Amino acid sequence: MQNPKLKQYLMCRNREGDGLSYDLISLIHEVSITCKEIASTISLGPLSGVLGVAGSENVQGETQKELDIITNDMMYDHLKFTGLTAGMGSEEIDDPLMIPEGIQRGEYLLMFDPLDGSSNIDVNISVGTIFSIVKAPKGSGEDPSLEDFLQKGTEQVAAGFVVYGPSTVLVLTTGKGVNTFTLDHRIGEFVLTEQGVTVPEETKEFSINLSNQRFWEKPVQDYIADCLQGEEGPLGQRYNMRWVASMVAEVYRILTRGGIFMYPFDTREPGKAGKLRLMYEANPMSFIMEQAGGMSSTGRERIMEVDATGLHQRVPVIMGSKNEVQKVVDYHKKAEKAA
Ligand code: AHM
Ligand code: MG
Repeated sequence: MQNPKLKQYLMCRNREGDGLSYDLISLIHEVSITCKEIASTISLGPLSGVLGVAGSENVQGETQKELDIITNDMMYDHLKFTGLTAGMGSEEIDDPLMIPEGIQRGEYLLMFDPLDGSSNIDVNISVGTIFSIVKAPKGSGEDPSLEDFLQKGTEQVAAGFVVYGPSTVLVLTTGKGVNTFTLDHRIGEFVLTEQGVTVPEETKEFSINLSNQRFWEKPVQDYIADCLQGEEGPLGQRYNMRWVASMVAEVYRILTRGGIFMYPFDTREPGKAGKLRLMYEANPMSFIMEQAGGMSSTGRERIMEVDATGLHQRVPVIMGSKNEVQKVVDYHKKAEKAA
């Protein structure tokens, strides 16, 4: 039998008892349609005429790329007319996005980073879209408040990301394992290519932006110093290092062959808890990582249990192969004990 297409697969799984609502399946499908639109625009590269910076900053003070804004608008403009979400939250927009007057408010809240790793877009390296779906506490029919979005990661009903790389892949969890779908450009559909993705428990590969080393906290300093000592150090093995500067690409690699990804707290901007954002980056990636048998932590607590206090809240991220993440957590425990 041919590999099933995304919506077909979710509907089949539902008939077998997955318990997803038809609206949730439709919402995931509609998000995937926007991702196809994004994939198509990105694949044009300079021919699209929209590479480069937009000359504006987002709420986090980051320079926005033209494509950050275009992909944000693609997502919002498509989803706002589906009647499936009560509201949305985007990395690129300060406040929650409301559904226009006269359009049905759906049962779900959608949070997304429309173009993760966008600093890579001009140099033709993989970028992606990340999304997280939670239930709207007030149910359908009503506009949500900001507080309605601020749910812990454990409340997510679905999470996914798309990597726009040599092939376009969508990685999805609805809380029953992780599946990968590859965009078949010949038929314009995401098609199931891997079911039950699992992250190897052990790894010898780490990912961190080493240029920030002097700003890290002691446990991360110590762990990386020990990794760099290889088989002669206390970790007793030789490590390899990768840094793409696109979280979507790093997480996809880890789902494929194991590894540990870290964007820890650093003192460059002491008022900020890290670089990555909890609601639309760390939480959805953690949900996927845990569903694939990996682990995800701030170093001190499970990311999916971090209290949500803001739509653009930041958090330290350490995720990947279970045993390696546990080692970093143990470095944090050791440092705390010593203190
Ligand atoms: P973005 O959402 O603005 O693209 O920022 C998030 C990205 C991650 O994909 C990646 O892990 C990190 O920023 C790279 O940061 P750095 O430029 O410090 O290497
Ligand atoms: Mg991002």
